[in-house]
Amino acid sequence: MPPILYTFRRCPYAIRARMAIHVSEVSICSREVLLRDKPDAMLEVSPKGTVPVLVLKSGEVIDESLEIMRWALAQHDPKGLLHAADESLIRINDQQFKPLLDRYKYPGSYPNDAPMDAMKATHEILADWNDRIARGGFLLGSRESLSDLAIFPFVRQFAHVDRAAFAALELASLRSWLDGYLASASFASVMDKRPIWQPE
Ligand SMILES: N[C@@H](CCC(=O)N[C@@H](CS)C(=O)NCC(=O)O)C(=O)O
Repeated sequence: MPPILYTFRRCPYAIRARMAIHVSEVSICSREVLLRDKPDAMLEVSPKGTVPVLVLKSGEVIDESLEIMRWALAQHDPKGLLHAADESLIRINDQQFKPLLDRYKYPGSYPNDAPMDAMKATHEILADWNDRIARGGFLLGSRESLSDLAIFPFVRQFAHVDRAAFAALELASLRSWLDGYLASASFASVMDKRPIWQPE
């Protein structure tokens, strides 16, 4: 029985976990869930109720996307994505960029915010990432790393909030880096539409 992954197609955390699993070529059994109706089997092993959740054959549960990425790439890392130990940009993404992105994406949930303020604040982070990519091709230099794979799904989510606004930003290097991921066979494979998992 391969490890089981509870996942939700459009969730950026789940996308990054699926990308790492895909790159690692580790076989897993994927269970697509609805966030509004999470299966009991998932909540029993991970009561915090976020996706992705990976359940290993041993019964060990990994319910943080970054740990799932590290686990998969520790099994097999054909592109050498774990070569860079620096995870500071991933921390900026998860702790600063993602909360700002939520404010920009769901302005109704933050009635005291102006959505444009959140957009401006995200833009500063995106401009730094754009400059890094302009210099080396990837976030941490000239080699793709865990940081690229962990961050691009969140840039995708930002771009989708208002495509015209994203296209108008002076972020050409970031856009072509994102487009590279969106056009990749790995991305097409992890975004395959799957039916919602039904327990037997
Ligand atoms: N820190 C977690 C965050 C995962 C997360 O927040 N996932 C969202 C979906 S994108 C979720 O499951 N939210 C719970 C819900 O919407 O009920 C991780 O990296 O895995």
